[in-house]
Amino acid sequence: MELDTPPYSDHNRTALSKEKLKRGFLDNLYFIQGKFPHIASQNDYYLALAYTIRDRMLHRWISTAAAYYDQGARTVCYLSAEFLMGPHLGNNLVNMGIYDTVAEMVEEVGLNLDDLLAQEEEPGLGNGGLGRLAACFIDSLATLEIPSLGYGIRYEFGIFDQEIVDGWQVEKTDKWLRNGNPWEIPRPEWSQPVKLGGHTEQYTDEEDRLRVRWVPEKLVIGVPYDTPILGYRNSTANTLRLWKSEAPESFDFEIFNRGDYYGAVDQKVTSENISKVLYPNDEQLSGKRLRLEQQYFFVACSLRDMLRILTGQNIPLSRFHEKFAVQLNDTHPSIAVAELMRLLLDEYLVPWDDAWEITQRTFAYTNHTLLPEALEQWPLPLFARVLPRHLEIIYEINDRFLDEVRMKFLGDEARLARLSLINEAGERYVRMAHLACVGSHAINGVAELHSELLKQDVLKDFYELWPEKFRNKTNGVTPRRWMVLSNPRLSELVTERIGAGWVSDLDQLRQLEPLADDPDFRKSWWEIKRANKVDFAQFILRSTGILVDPESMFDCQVKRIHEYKRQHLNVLHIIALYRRLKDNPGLDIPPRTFLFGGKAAPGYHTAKRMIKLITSVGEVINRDPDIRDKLKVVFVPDFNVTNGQRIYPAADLSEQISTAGKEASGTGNMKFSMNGALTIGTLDGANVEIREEVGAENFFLFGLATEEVYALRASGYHPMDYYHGDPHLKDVIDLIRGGSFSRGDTELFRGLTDGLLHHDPYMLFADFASYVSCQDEVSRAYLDREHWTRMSILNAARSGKFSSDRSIQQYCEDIWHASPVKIKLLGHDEEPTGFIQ
Ligand code: 26Q
Repeated sequence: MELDTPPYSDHNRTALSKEKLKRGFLDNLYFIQGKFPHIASQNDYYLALAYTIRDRMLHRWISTAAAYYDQGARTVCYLSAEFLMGPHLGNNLVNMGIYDTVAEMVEEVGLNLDDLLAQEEEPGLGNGGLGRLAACFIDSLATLEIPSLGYGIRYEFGIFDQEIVDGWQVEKTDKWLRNGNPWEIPRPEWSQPVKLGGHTEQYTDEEDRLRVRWVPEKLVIGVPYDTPILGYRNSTANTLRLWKSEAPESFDFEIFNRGDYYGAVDQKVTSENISKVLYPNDEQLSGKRLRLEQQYFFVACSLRDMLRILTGQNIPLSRFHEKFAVQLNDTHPSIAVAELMRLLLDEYLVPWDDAWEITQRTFAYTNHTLLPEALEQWPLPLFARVLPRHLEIIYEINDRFLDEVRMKFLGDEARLARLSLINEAGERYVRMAHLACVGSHAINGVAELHSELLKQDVLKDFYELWPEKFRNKTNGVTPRRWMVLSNPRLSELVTERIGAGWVSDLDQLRQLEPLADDPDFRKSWWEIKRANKVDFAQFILRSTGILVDPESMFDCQVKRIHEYKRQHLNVLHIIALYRRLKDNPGLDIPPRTFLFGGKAAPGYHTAKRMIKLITSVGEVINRDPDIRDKLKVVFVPDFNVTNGQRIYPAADLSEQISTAGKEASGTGNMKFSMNGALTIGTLDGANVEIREEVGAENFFLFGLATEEVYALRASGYHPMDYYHGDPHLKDVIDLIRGGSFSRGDTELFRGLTDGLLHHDPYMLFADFASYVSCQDEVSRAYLDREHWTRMSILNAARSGKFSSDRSIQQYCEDIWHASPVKIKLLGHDEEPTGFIQ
């Protein structure tokens, strides 16, 4: 039978006209949700709309897969344990160029697009910066038309939802899959088996070769779930492939026959545990067996998937590294180095030297941390229990590697110990960063300063060995989500003045520079910021019950809660200002609203107490009649992508105040700046480059530089001297210690204040005076509205460098050697050929 398909271009499920979208929407409500308008909930409408958009995406997805298959295109594989995607619907509407059409269509059927967008539960499959970077990167890869796959884990529970109860953080499980996920398609036919535990055996095969067999303790199955990732206004739809762990079909066979029903179910539960939950620690190690199993699980599935694709395209194994460029997002996937070696050696019988060359040419490693305590290491006994064969391979890699080192640095035993893949000082550990460095051809930091510090400090020995491997790739963020979608007012104004080209070529924002001198433009700019603040103030009222004044300066610090990020330095300034206002009620300063947001790792007690400090100070200040609403302190609960989209557009001031030399890059700093917030910051991470771009006169700099931090530490840092030497600082600390913010309880914050007085590892006291005087400068600047607005415009105008499109372009040129493949949408007489990637 001939199937008479109408051309895709005016098909109900692929066309982009308002009428066809409406048709598809009502069809999907009926045929997928099984509802009709009278009984449909907002969530039914959201899902019907999501499926309507997904239909259009599938058209692009199939065309893209077919083109990549036909061309055997070189493919970038981004391996990341985290992808902090944020809601898909709005982003897909933007990238497909149908946001306004859909808003109108939805209006015509009596609904509101914002209400439907609000229904989507965000996939919070990441902790913070590193996971969100992965999401920005796959957006840019699709926008730049680079064949690519994101590989990760489909956690059933993402990062916990944060509630604030009595000023403390309370964690709630994130049940993001509760109402189903319309954006993913399971591909059980491409499932992969993964071995875990057990032991190894040597044997001689039929052809008399000596081989190693891994006899695992258990087997789990990885099932891929694919989500299409659209490029901005092109026809590319790449894939995010996340693995869910399941029990093998035969899981219960033997045990079941023995009549052990509970034992069988137990095994099933254990298998499914692997992708159950995201570990909510960032920069803090957990050392848990399950975490190692997660890492190996998704890496093993992903590499086997690449082999499947390679075979499907008839490409010989020896060209693996030509087909794939595999990026390791931190050390979390670095077991891939040993796993690819194992596959090549044990399963494909490739000789060691050839296998090693393929491996090294395949991988590249991005480091995201400067905190030595955050470098991943696995206790050797644990590693041996989970991955016995990999440990043998790592020993062999290490022996050969150390031979190379010995040759280059004759007699330098100390260096060998420092470089070894095994940490043998005391308890033995496998050093994952070393495995990543040895197994990769390129190693990069995520901001210029960070990349320099890696060479001088964290990875110094590797730099001395292989200087040619080291690169810098300064982070970036996608302007599609972080401007177009989240700040439509500003985006419209910009497009009105300079055209729409900036969205995929952010340097074009430079054309705004002359407009900073135009009073009318400044007025529009100010009014947009003001409107965004009104929206956000309403959100604050709803979520916290606190009323804030949109006329006040919105001073924002949103990021994970960490001592090195120094949210408590911000608090010390707030208390200092509060004291000054109490002493001098006539003080001429602009009213300020201090906004905080961020999650603390559940086991990080100091971070949790920092949250309590913020909320406690807020409680006192917010209801003090003497302050007459000049200061407000708000902790916005549950900082995530969705809330970020509300905050960045409403911010006047961006707090980037980490101790110099501690923040690898930061990416929130970029989101603020492109939305016209001014930065108060240290010379840390990408702040350095933001200041370079926007100009020192448009940036509020304070604090010690990295070298000064090192020098001060080396000369002996005594925080107590600062306490005794600075009456303002002493006053602030004494207020906290004396119980002014804890209803007289002098114990509540004792750990925090004692920690600062006696240790202060992040040197808050050393930077306090400089920070406070810089904040005074901020206050003065804000009083001059015209000048402030000028600086704000120039910040946005000069933020082009911080588009993730620029970062990805540089990765493509310098590390991946990948180039664009243009996608032509298939018409109905052009069926996709062959196998789909
Ligand atoms: C490791 C082992 C066990 C459990 C969890 C982890 C883990 C998970 C997440 C360790 C670290 C992370 C996340 C780190 C992170 O987000 N780093 C940030 O990366 C950003 C993107 O490059 C930078 O901008 C930030 O400066 C950096 O802190």
